[in-house]
Amino acid sequence: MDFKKSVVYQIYPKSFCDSNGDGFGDLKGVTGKLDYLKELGVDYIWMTPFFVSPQNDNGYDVEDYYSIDPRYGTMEDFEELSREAKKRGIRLMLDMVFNHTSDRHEWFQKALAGDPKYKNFYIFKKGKANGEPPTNWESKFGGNAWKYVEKFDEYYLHLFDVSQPDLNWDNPEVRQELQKVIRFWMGKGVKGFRFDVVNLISKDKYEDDYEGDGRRFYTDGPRIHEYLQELNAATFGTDAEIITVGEMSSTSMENCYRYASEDGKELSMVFSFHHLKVDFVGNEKWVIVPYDFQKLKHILFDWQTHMTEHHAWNAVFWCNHDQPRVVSRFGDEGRYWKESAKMLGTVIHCLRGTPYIYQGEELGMTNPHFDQISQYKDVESLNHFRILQEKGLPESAVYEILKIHSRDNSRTPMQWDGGKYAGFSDAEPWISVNPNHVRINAESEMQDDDSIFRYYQKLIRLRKDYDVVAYGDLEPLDEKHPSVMAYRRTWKDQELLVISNFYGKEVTWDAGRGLDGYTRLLGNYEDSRLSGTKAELRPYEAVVLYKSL
Ligand code: TEU
Repeated sequence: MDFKKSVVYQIYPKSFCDSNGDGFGDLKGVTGKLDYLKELGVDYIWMTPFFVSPQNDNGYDVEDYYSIDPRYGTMEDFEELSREAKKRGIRLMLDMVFNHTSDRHEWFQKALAGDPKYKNFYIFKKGKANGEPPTNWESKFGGNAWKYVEKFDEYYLHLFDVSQPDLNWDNPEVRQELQKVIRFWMGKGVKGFRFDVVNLISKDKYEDDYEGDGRRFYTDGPRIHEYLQELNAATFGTDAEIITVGEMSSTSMENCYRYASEDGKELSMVFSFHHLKVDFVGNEKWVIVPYDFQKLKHILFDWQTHMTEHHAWNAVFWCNHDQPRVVSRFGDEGRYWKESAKMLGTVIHCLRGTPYIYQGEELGMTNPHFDQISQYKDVESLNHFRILQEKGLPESAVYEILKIHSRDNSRTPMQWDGGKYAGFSDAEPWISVNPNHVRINAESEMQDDDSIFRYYQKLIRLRKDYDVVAYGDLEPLDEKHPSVMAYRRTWKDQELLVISNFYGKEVTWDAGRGLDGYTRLLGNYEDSRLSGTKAELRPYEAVVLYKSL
């Protein structure tokens, strides 16, 4: 399957569908919803980790890469899911968390028991003479990134939670063990892999960072390309049908040219996150600032044009299980909920790159606005609830920040119907259902021709029907316009214009070219108001125009 013509749907199994009434989503739940995904029209499903795990970070803390966590089901359930998906022309993409394991992983347990072979699977270092940890690096989830182990009088590195020790990729035995994991899942017919924070695996120097939180010493590190090429050659590179995506934390574009080069030596594509920091202050996300629209456009366009020039491929997306809901973030979840959700979908799906849809995005699911700490489950949110108060913020201000930035915003149960638990489960879910499921749910949207769901179907279809959507080059139009994002795509004799109003105010936009010769392929209003070179755009209006040259 050509990944440039494909669309990937991300499933967070814990929150997707619960088949056995324990309040916790599972693999059988996913199998039961394959017809829904087939109807939507997606080609791949990426599932976040369902391997055996203590679930401190919802499965990103893997205890055993070869077994399914009983909470999610059994290997038979996985095989059934894989067979049923295949019947529907849907392929599975698994999530490989290789930067770290759980501290409950057998390797780490042996390391802690003092076995030197396994100690060398992780990164243990002596502290400073003054009793401080080896470096001042910060964990991504808050606090210092080193944990003291008294028995050895040494610290181990954990860039994420203390229960997620980083693996030592400089040890060839570690790399070989991880290759085995990929080969095992390839043997099960898996045709896609997502690699979690994979650009952090090659650590550079272990030094204090006086300019930042330490990331410059391990991001896109010195041996990263070598390690990816080795993994590729030893595993998935032998099967041309397999597609891969690397999650690249704080990466640079120059490195992404190589990670996602079309020569296929490393990965098929990359997730980069710069466009999702436009409502941060620098790298600081625990703040409330309006998002910077100019910056958003600039970053997206920059990646689009430069990755094309360097023959590299993007994954394009707004949402995942770590990000707040996009309609709440860059749209208007109130008055223009439907218009803005469709507009944001249009922008992503008409870009050059493989689009990813995160479960519920196709319904326009919103942030839940939790205002009780008991409603928050994510380790990062719980840590920052404490850290921000220690820094002096009143509790009420901390809630306002969590309502905007918590990763739990995207983790509430999938809204299947208007019933008690949104059709997700018969029992009380592990995390609260968003009360707006009575209005926003799959059942009602599937009965409505004008719904966000029906619109996403059309967006997916566009990529299949028009080569220009999949392969075309991109040229930004009127880049500095204060409220419109517009671009032109061209491929052979096909041309596409994509025009979107990001605000709730009407605006007249001048395309600088006659719009008469174009056919309207799609829009989020019943018609489009075009005359001469001008497009009159209503609140959050998006329109896709096409011309065959
Ligand atoms: O996330 C990597 C990551 O760095 C972030 O997106 C993270 O959520 C953010 O820095 C917090 O502000 C990946 C996974 O997607 C995430 O769910 C895991 O928690 C993390 O790696 C560790 O495995």
